[in-house]
Amino acid sequence: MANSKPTLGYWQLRGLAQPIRFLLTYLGVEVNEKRYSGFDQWQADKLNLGLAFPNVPYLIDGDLKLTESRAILRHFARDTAVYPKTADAIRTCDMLENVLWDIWFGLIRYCNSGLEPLKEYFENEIPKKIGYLNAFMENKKFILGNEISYVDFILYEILYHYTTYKAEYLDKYPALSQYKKSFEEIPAIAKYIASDDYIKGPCINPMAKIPI
Ligand SMILES: N[C@@H](CCC(=O)N[C@@H](CS)C(=O)NCC(=O)O)C(=O)O
Repeated sequence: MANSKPTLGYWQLRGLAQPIRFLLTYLGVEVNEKRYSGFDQWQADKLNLGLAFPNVPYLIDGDLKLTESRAILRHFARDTAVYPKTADAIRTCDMLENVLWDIWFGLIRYCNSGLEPLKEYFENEIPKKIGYLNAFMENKKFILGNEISYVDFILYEILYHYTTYKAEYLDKYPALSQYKKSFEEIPAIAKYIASDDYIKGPCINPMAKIPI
C-alpha cells in the first residue's frame, strides 16, 4: 500500500516550518518531512510538484497541495483543540498572528540583509512591539489565557529565534521568558526537543549576513 502520510517540504533548518513541526508533534500527527539541504535540490522539485504557488514550506496530502506556512499551520489546527472556538478567541488569534509576523520578520529581514533601514527598524521599533507583547502575555499561560492555540506555536518559535540572535534578548521581558520556558516543558514538546528528529538550528538561511 502506498505511504499515506502527508509530506511536509522545507529546508533542513527551523524557519517558517518550525511552528508547523511543533504543532504536528503536539497533535500527534505524523508526516514525512522532505528537508532540502541545497538550492539545486529544491529547484529540481519546485515546478514539478503541482503547487499553484511553488514555495517552501509545502504540504502534499493526496490531492491536497498547499503552500504558505500559516495556511498549512491553520490546516492542521482546524477541527482540533488548538483552533479557537469563539468569535472573541478567533479575533485575538488573528490579531496576535499578525503582530507576531511583524516581530518575527523584523528580525529575519535584518539578519538576512544586515542593512541599515532594517537595522534601524529592528533596533527602534521592534523593542516597542515586544514590550506590548510582553505586557499582553503577563499573567497568561498561553495567548488565549489557559488554553493553547495554534498561534502559540508561532510565538514560541519567534522567542527561540530571538534568543538565538542574543541569548539574553528576553531578559527584559519576564512574561515572555517565562512563556518560553513553560512551552518547552509541555510533555509532547519536551519529548520532541530531546529527539533526534528535532532541529536545533540554524533558524534561518545559513548564508544570512547575520546567521542565527
Ligand atoms: N509567505 C511564504 C514565504 C515562504 C518563503 O519565503 N520561503 C523561503 C524560505 S523561508 C524559501 O526559501 N522559498 C523558496 C522559494 O522561494 O523558491 C510562507 O509564509 O510560507
